[in-house]
Amino acid sequence: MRIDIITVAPELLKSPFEHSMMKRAIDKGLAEIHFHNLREYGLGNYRQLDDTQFGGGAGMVLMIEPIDKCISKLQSERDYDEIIYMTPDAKTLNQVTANTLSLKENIIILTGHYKGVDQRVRDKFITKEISIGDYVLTGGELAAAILCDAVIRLIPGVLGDEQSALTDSFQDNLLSPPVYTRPAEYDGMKVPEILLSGNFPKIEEWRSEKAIERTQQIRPDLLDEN
Ligand code: 6GU
Repeated sequence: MRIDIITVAPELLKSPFEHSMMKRAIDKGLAEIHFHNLREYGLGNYRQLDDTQFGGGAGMVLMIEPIDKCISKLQSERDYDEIIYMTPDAKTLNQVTANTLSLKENIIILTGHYKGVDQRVRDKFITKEISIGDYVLTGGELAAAILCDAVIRLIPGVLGDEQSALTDSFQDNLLSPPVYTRPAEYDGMKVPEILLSGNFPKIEEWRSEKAIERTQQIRPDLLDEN
């Protein structure tokens, strides 16, 4: 999978890709990440990227022309399956979206800044808009890193233990059950007996009960989504 990230702050985004699972995916050749500094497509001597809003109002808006130049250059080199815009005024990211995106060949991620981008960028180029939650970040860079992490770990071959992505929280719209490791008793707190029993069908039943219980308590909204 190839991901092209268009940003005004590439430095803010690079380090998550140099560690852990994302580094492993890149080293294995399963993911390829390319950063594009929007500034290089800016207008005039000052490489201008943004301007004030028509109609008035606080905050600068990213102009269409630099973004058009950058996206058009990429599109002249290869076909893209999705052109994603990271913005708080969009549907929130969930596991279904991450699963779907992990099967794509080439995607572009455009990260917003300031007051966002000229609406005509969204109308002309963007095929999918994603928010990572109901709060506002300074820019879309950290959100893009989070999206990439959620997607890249699902690319077949990235996770060592192929099972583990399937038992993640949210994979079946449920939170994960509690987990324990040694010691079996700590400061009077005991690990639930069932987990020490070796009775694996019973253990699975217990885990599934606990997953439902935890979901009912903490995220009952997830149960309504089925
Ligand atoms: Cl994708 N961008 C920004 N700037 N803020 C956010 C977000 C994205 N998702 C949640 N808040």
